[in-house]
Amino acid sequence: MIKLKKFDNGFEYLEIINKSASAKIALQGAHIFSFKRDSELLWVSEKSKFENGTAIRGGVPICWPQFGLQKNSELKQHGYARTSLWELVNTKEEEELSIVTLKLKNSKHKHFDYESEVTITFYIGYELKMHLKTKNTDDKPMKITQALHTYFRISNISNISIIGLKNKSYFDTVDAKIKKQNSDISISSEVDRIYQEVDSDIVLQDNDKKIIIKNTNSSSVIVWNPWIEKCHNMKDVKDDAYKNFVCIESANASKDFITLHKDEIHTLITKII
Ligand code: TA6
Repeated sequence: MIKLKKFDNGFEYLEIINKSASAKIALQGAHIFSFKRDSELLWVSEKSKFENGTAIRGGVPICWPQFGLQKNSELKQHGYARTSLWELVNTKEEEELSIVTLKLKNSKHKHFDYESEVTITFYIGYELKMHLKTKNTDDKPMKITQALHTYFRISNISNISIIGLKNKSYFDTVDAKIKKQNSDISISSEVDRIYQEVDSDIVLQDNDKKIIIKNTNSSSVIVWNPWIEKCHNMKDVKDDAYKNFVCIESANASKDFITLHKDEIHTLITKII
């Protein structure tokens, strides 16, 4: 079943239910903010506003056509796709799998003057798969960075370990230094890192629960947890929110940027198992 629903303020989302899982996807941002199989996989802040013009804090924000902030770009942090309206263009339903495609309504922007077609297809089954596809339909070459900025719900930040990034080098956004990851990751302070040249699956181990993240057409992964002080400074999260989520983001960021010439297509794929 796929139904269009609304919050009291008119904010629209799709509710998807099948035999394997259920999901909720806002039309603003094509932003999935719930994915439940045995239990909920995504974290959303209790203080998040579901209103036009503000990105939902949690779920999977789509950062496009820019991840983070970039020199010589007037685009806001993480671009504008997450606060823009998308439209439903295709659905397919089977007993255990629902496929939903949304298209960004206006991909052209005053600070990103390119004609393009941007779609995301969600495969809602026991696994959650997302295909973020960009086609450059402009005459000039187009450069993008992007991320599927997934907020994973966790039992407690002290219980998790992130496996698969050992020996990778990363840009540490906290002190702006390039470093090397010497072990699996556990988190006990602010973490904001862009890992490069990642070619293996990532495993999020949370006590005895295991989530596997498989990325295709992407070699950069961001790991983020704001920890105590940053949480205090964020208006849309509770002070202790840092305990309940970790972001592991499937990206084309930093050196892993994408250049598309006319009619070229790039599809960033992430599969969460
Ligand atoms: O992906 C990590 C990051 O870029 C952090 O630096 C942090 O700011 C986070 O994303 C959230 O960004 P937002 O713009 O959603 O507040």
